[in-house]
Amino acid sequence: MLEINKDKQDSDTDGFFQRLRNGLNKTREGLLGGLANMVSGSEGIGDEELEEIESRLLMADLGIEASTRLMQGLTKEMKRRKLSSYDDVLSCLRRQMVEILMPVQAPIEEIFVIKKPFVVLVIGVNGVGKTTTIGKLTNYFKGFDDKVLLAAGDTFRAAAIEQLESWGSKNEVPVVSHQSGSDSAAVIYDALQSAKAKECDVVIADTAGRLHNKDNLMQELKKIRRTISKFDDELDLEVLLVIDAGTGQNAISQLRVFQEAVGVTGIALTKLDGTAKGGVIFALAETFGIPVRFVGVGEQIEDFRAFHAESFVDAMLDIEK
Ligand SMILES: Nc1nc2c(ncn2[C@@H]2O[C@H](COP(=O)(O)OP(=O)(O)O)[C@@H](O)[C@H]2O)c(=O)[nH]1
Ligand SMILES: [Mg+2]
Repeated sequence: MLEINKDKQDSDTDGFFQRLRNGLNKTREGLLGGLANMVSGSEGIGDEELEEIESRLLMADLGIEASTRLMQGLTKEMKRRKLSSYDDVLSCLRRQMVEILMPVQAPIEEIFVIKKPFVVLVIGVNGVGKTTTIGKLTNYFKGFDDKVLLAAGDTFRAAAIEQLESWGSKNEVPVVSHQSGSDSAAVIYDALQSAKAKECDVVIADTAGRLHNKDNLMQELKKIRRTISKFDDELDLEVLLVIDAGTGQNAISQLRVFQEAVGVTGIALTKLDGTAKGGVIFALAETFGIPVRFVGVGEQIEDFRAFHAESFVDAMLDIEK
């Protein structure tokens, strides 16, 4: 294997890199499984190997644009020098992949917040991991000593409110909630007031993923946005779209719909564990260029990290051992 980023492993004190690597096992298997044999058994890389690589990129849900870009990179490199080993192919892919993902690496803590509280509105379709991500994100902000308050904006079901309250008590932060069935925008308005009074640094607002229909959901989200601006139009707002990596190419249409309705400023990509479709991150980056703030690889609080392009690619390709 290649010897890239050795120091990253040394600093992987809590083992997240290893968890990310394990989480991406299926994606990697689809991309690279058996490829080493195929490549080393031939006279360097030829058309047949290239075709195989391309179909694997597509299978891993990288999408046509990102796959084409990677293939062009490989072909260009082949014109320059012979790619004769598996490691040659891997290092060429790695370089190109990092190039695609680097522009969407932009950690949330680097957002320059002018006026507190910083508001993170968490949106996405049902079951993608919004509430869980809020639990993890609360812990993340607490790591910066930020005072966090949660808003139970998913008023659609009582269980959703209880779930957020449980994450609130786990993280020892206050949760503002109303009864189920009440107006989501009103809960968030209350939460902002409360956060202002308590001088909180961050308000994270949960939202419903399913109302009676899609239009209904988008109307509600628009209303929430208006309410936040009405409360104070100078607040910095992160509209964080949570996407389940297992949705594959469907992620593209989800992002498009939410983007058109409310504007998306960041993405959290969850459930990278156990899916072979982890390559969708390249499709999202190539198509939209919206920052990927976080990646999630499990249900626990520690299965979550700020997105880092190089570590992600290394974990996916299993480079650095
Ligand atoms: N394997 C895995 N499960 C996750 C991840 N994030 C969330 N989940 C699970 O997905 C399910 C739905 O999560 P939830 O946060 O309730 O989704 P929401 O409907 O969008 O709020 C729960 O069982 C979570 O434990 C992840 O990164 N990996
Ligand atoms: Mg939820």
